[in-house]
Amino acid sequence: MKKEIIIYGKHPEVIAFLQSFFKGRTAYSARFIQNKNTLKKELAKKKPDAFLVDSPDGLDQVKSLNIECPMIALISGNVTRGIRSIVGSDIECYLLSPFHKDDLERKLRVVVSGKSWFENLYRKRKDLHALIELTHLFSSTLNSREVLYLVVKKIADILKATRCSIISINSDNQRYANVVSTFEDPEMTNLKIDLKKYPEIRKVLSSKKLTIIKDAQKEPLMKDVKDIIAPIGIRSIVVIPVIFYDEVIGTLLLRTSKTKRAFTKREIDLCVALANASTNALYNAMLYEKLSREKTKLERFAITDYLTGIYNIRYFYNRIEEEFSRSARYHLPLSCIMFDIDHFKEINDTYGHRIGDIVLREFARIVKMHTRRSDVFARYGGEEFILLLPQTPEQGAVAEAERLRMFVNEHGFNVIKKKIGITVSIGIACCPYKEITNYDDLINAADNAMFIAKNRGRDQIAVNPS
Ligand code: GH3
Ligand code: MG
Ligand code: MG
Repeated sequence: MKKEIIIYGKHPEVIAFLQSFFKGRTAYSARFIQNKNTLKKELAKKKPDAFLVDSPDGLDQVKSLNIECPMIALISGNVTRGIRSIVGSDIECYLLSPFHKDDLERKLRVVVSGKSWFENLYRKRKDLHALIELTHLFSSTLNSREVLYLVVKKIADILKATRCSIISINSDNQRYANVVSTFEDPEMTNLKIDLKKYPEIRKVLSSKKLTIIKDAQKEPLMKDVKDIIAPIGIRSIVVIPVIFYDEVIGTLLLRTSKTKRAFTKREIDLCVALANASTNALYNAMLYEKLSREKTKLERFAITDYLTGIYNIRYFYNRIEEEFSRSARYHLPLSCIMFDIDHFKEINDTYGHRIGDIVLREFARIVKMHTRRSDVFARYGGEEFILLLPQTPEQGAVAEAERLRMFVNEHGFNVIKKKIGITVSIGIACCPYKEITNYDDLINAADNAMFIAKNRGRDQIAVNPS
């Protein structure tokens, strides 16, 4: 096979010498290039066996390019500048004018035979760069999700892996895991996966060691899921454990498609290094996730009534304060409905407190089910409930209250076997109204209306002022 040589430069002495050198030498195929863009395109297509360049002019122009193949510089013209240019670009092999063909012949032989060694070195340098770049990122950003995405992106980029994901393992539940970051979809976070379908991950969890599968279709470990992964075209799989204090907290899952080759040792070594470097980021991301879940739970607890699951009075006060000032500022109607279950004491006395609790829960569920999302329904205390209807005038509130009263009336409360019908007395107050100047006035007015309904015989609605 002919050795491919690219020559870049315009210096007449260098070009003339090289043209004469390569003439009739069948072992080489030489291409002369004078345009930098053409050179870039050629180098992107294929790395030559050697790259010859004139110095200082040609070499100065290509310094910014990543040539990644053995280079020989030919110095002609301004020798001092030519040497300085070589020193600045780390080229070890060069010829000084006047040139000698046997000198070039020998140097070419040396660099071409060392090409694979060169390539290896360049690859190692590239890997090192990736590691340094990521380590730098780990220390410069606090956003663990961002870091993890950069890891999968970098790996997929270097390895040309079709699929690359970081999976977090839940120590309490090893049946499911979460994909925290995936190269295929930057937006995706925390996709739950069933580990039944991932025997390769299960193996890594139990062995705490790296698992390499050269051909998923032939691998006995994969026999149960062979048919699931066949249509996706997965061929080679590498699973690397991410270990934190002797515990597998996650895995790096790399997969290539059928058409691609299997992963090489160098690629796997690099990924192991990257997985190790990502440990802290993954741990932090998992911690963050856990804390946000706890926070959401706590926030929900803080505004929820423990018995009925609807809003508690604290939340109601916050909302009525907001809605009242909005209503006052924009002259929007606002209605408040107070509910009190009739003769609830009898239910407790007849069936016991526990059944009484179930009735309260059921009552809250029915009313909640029939209210709008924008309404605020809360437990006011004991067997009293309160509903706030933003942007609703008296007429609408009365219709709504009547509907709700009927739903309660018609509902068969199973626990009390319909021996006693459950009814509710309802009081309504609305603003704007001249005597209601703050939200406390609005609540009190609704409460007074509810007492009027009680006094009129219960199971009915009263409006304040009537
Ligand atoms: P009225 O028609 O006049 O409203 O009669 P009532 O029996 O509903 O009213 P009263 O205020 O006399 O009794 C309210 C009862 O509600 C007394 C109390 O024990 C009961 N209660 C309050 N909170 C709870 C609770 O959380 N669970 C249960 N099971 N009962 C409760
Ligand atoms: Mg009461
Ligand atoms: Mg009552």
